[in-house]
Amino acid sequence: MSTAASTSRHYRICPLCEACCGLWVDVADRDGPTPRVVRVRGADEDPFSRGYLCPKGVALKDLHEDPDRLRTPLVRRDGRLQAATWDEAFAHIGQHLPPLLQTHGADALGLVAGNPVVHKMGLLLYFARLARAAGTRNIFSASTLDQMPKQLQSGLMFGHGFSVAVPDIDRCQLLVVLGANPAVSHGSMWTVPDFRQRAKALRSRGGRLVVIDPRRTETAEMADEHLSLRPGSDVFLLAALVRELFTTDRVRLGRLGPWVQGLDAVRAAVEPFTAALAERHTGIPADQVRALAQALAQAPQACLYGRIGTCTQRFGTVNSWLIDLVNLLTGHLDEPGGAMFPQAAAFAANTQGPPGRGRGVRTGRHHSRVSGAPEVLGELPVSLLAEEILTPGPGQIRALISVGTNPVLSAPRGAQLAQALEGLDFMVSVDIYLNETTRHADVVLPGRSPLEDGHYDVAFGQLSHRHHARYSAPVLPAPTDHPPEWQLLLRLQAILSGLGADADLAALDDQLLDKDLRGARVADPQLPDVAAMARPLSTWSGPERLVDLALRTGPWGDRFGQRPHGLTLAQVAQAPAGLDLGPLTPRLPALLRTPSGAIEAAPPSLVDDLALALTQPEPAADALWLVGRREVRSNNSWMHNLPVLAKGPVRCVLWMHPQDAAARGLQPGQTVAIGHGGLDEQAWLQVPLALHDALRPGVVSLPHGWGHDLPGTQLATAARRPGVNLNALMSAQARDPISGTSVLSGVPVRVRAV
Ligand SMILES: Nc1nc2c(c(=O)[nH]1)N[C@H]1C(S)=C(S)[C@@H](COP(=O)(O)OP(=O)(O)OC[C@H]3O[C@@H](n4cnc5c(=O)[nH]c(N)nc54)[C@H](O)[C@@H]3O)O[C@H]1N2
Ligand SMILES: Nc1nc2c(c(=O)[nH]1)N[C@H]1C(S)=C(S)[C@@H](COP(=O)(O)OP(=O)(O)OC[C@H]3O[C@@H](n4cnc5c(=O)[nH]c(N)nc54)[C@H](O)[C@@H]3O)O[C@H]1N2
Ligand code: SF4
Ligand SMILES: [Mo]
Repeated sequence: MSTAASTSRHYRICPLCEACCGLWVDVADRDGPTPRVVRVRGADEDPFSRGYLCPKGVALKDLHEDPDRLRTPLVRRDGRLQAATWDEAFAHIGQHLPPLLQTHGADALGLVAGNPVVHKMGLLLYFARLARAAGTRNIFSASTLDQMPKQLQSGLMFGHGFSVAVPDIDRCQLLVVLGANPAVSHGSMWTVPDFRQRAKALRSRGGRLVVIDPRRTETAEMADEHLSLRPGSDVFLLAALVRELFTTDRVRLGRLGPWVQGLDAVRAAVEPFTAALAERHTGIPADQVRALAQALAQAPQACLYGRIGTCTQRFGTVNSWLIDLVNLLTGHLDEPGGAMFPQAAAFAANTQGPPGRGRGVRTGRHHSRVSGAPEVLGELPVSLLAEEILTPGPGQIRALISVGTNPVLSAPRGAQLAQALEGLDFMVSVDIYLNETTRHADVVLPGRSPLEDGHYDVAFGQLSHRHHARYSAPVLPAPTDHPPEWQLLLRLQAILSGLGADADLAALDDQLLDKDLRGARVADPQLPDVAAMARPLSTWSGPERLVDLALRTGPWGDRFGQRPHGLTLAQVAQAPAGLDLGPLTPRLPALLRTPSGAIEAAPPSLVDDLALALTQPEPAADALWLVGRREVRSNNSWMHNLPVLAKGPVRCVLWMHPQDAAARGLQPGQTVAIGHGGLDEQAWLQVPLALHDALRPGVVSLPHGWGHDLPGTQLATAARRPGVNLNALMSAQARDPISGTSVLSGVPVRVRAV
């Protein structure tokens, strides 16, 4: 679309966080020799994000232009990573990787995927293919630093790991936010662009926003009420809420009654969790706990939403379960204005197969070799990656493929992981930077700039507060010799499958599609035959072709002509800024995929684990508890190299309550050491101190993703203000045993002057 003589405007779905805002990217001289991004702004025409954007969206320009962003492959020669051609890079992989796996077996390969993989359709769709073809049990991702508890609990209760209930914020009257800060994070496991505006609208129609968090966060500042709790104690609060609902006879299952199984077991399990016990653990007065239960039960439309603060804890999965139980027992699950299940237009895994019953979710189909952690949704805990590499014996990981992840900073005990990566026989990284993790690779395969690829939100349609279908075409042409990331992954797959480094990718992609089409037809025998489906799909290739298939066979799809006005990718792509498909609608019981066909209110593993909370010691009065912190101009570990975000005050600062500082004789601005008894003196972190009375006394806060002072990286801007790595203080073994998710919050620490 032309806005000025040489400037054109292009739609792009922002790939930088889960809000998935639609943006306009203005480009000068797009088809000339030197196209240039002029500016980025929110797309008012986008029916889903309605013009919202944040500073990170603006930084897409910086990301595109960043001179440190890799544009050519790197291959390690004579101990040094050096620029190479694509052919050289893949030939090198083809030479080294297959022999290793032939000698040591498929499990000798580890695969690890990170957060950006979910934000690029080519990576997400083709990583899944790669993982299947690799045949290794050693699959890891950032999920076990994040949302695995939520997905597992949803799987156990409703039968699918993507049947996640999200707040229907636009119709809600009481929204309780626990362990999340959507005013800054822009929402997670809940795709809700412009949370602030929607929260304001909720309040101005007479609704209430309540935030429960150890810090009076930016979200809490907007709220009607903030309850401060001790980190790690949520299980006591949540179990007490459920108990209150029973003891005050407020359980209302409504329409869902006939489908709920296990209510008596729930009642028995929460019996010991009184409001008084919750008060002792959380610090929230018992009468406020009771009042909250009552408010949730009485509000006509209400939702309790919990996120990463509730997941990265010892009782993460139990917390996530109790949250959905509160919504279920108060009659707010699957009801407008409550916690509802999105139905994605494409890739809605939970719409496949016969409605109302399914295979459900099982865990522990295999276990990690060293610590014996169970597999969960196909993955092992990423915190255990280092020991799987370092511990000799059959099944040891000797080669690794990392895709869009920086676990040296984002996972516990990065120093140990760095040492492990250094000892690998072979490592490949698909990434856009030479950073703390990829510096250990033998081959780095750079992804393209997001502006050079098309995009459809494969995962986030399943988590959106409203239904939509949006596609963004490539904003800028990619350099002709730079393959898209799906082809990088597909070529790795070809190498692992014995087809060699110069396999015919188009043929392989056709073969894989053919398999998908056959699978689609088995799941849904009414679909046209495979050839009749393949023909119209052939206008697209790669991930776009898979999106077209998913849209056509999805709940709004044209079913290849069987439903004449149904969706196709061409139709979605024609809309200037995507299509609105309306508000969320009730989906139970058809959504259920549990073997029983019921909502499993009391999954046995969770009931058993809840009982263990009773063995937790009550908190010591003088302890300091460390929590994390997200800031608008930062994103996990990888956006610290972008000038527009890096400017301004130093962000990697330890926050402490003034009272705690006074008790230790500490002054704001001074450098302090933070650590704990489990760490050598040298491993304590040194970091500047700031005082904030928004924190609960006894709680200190430090953001994660910093520590850019390691040698061998190419991150000039980030290295100027490196910060320290919070995850050096975390334990590789502290995890929620049910989901394998690391404990990253509520860790006891000590702080002293240096
Ligand atoms: N203590 C503590 N630790 C945490 C958290 C916390 O709250 N506290 N949060 C956790 C959470 S929620 C998450 S999701 C994880 C995130 O941890 P990771 O998944 O490791 O993600 P990042 O640290 O963001 O690193 C992203 C990597 O992807 C690369 N990358 C960026 N864009 C692209 C691209 O387009 N293509 C490719 N191929 N690569 C790209 C970057 O260069 C970087 O190497 O961190 C976790 N770690
Ligand atoms: N600007 C920015 N946005 C981001 C990211 C980023 O790094 N920067 N990361 C993205 C990613 S990968 C994710 S997963 C999402 C996460 O999105 P959110 O889940 O909203 O994450 P946070 O902002 O870390 O909010 C977690 C809150 O939990 C609180 N908390 C800590 N411990 C506890 C506890 O024990 N109990 C309770 N109840 N609360 C606790 C913290 O004080 C914090 O306010 O954000 C995404 N968006
Ligand atoms: S909130 Fe910011 S980073 Fe997130 S999608 Fe929107 S513009 Fe991108
Ligand atoms: Mo995350």
